[in-house]
Amino acid sequence: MKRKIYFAGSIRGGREDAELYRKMIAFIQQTDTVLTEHIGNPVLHVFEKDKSDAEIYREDTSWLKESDLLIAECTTPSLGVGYELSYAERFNIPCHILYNKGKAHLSAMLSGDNYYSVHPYSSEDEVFEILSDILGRKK
Ligand code: 6K6
Repeated sequence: MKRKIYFAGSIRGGREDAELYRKMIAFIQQTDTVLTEHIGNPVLHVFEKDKSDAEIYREDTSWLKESDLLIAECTTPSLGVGYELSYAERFNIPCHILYNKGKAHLSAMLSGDNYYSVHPYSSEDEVFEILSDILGRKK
């Protein structure tokens, strides 16, 4: 059976890395189900109007609770992603954090919490190698 992956990435924190999110989601979808495919949508702002913040919160926390794994791309800092990581820890959902070490300095509240598996990377190619390892794919 396919695993349910909650992919977390910045929305209101800034969409600079949206194209990378899209590629990561497509890569994960080769073998697993991504509950949050919209994170990689380049025109997300078009849909933003359709749901209230309370609906978004209810839907996302319910997906998070049913997920097998959380994968967060944290190069662009996002309050929502930080919240989701803490929420996932509360429900014992395994969490992997990726960030570009040349562009970002990860918050000590994440790098200092050994609950999280943290994966700094320096090139886009590395991102997909890290994802392969996380997902246990053969190389
Ligand atoms: C509807 C359809 C597409 O987008 C929307 C509206 N916005 C959101 N929809 C779903 N999840 C959201 C939305 N805004 C934030 N989130 C959740 O918080 C996502 O799961 C992201 O991982 C995280 C981003 O938080 P911010 O603080 O950067 O917005």
